[in-house]
Amino acid sequence: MIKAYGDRESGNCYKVLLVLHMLGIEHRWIPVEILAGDTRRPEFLAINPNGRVPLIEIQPGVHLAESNAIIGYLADGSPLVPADRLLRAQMLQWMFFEQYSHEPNIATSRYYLHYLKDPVGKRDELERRRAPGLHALGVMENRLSRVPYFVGDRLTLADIALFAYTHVADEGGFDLEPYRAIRDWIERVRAQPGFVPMRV
Ligand SMILES: N[C@@H](CCC(=O)N[C@@H](CS)C(=O)NCC(=O)O)C(=O)O
Repeated sequence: MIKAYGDRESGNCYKVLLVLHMLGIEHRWIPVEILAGDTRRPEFLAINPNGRVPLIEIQPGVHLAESNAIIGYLADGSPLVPADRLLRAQMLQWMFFEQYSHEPNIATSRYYLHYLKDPVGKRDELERRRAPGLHALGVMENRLSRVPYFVGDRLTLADIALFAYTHVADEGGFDLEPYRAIRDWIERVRAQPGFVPMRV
């Protein structure tokens, strides 16, 4: 059975949880508390030297890190990954966008404001991430005002990757009120079979 190591407050970990539930994959969730320092303990570094969650154990001694690689592995051959070559590449395009243009700005701001609670000393960092974060939301709004999901008319891993931190963007100081198409898309993702909320 797949073992999934994650912190339930982390959007990157939530992507994995969503795919496990949406595809009905039997698994064991192993809670890891980032703020308690769990990811930096020697026993965790032994299975992921990068010291980060999410991480899955596929079989004893075989681990996989990086949220988008993990969900790619879990969903391979499922309806969450288009069979068509171009659609699959477009799905990856949005997943790389998530990791390069979205997560470093929106998730990092949320980390400072929501996790650390006390962002004093992080004001410059928050300021620096604001314009690129807003830009990423603008790119998403533009896409979603044309199509219901990032790769057309069906939910794919691109939606799951982008949903994870977008639906809690307000916790990073990014108000979604002006983004009508994003808000409608959030509701469409929430209505998917197998959907589970980030927090239980
Ligand atoms: N690119 C990685 C990012 C992983 C990451 O930054 N994980 C954070 C939580 S969201 C973490 O484990 N931080 C703990 C630490 O740095 O000790 C992914 O998508 O999985």
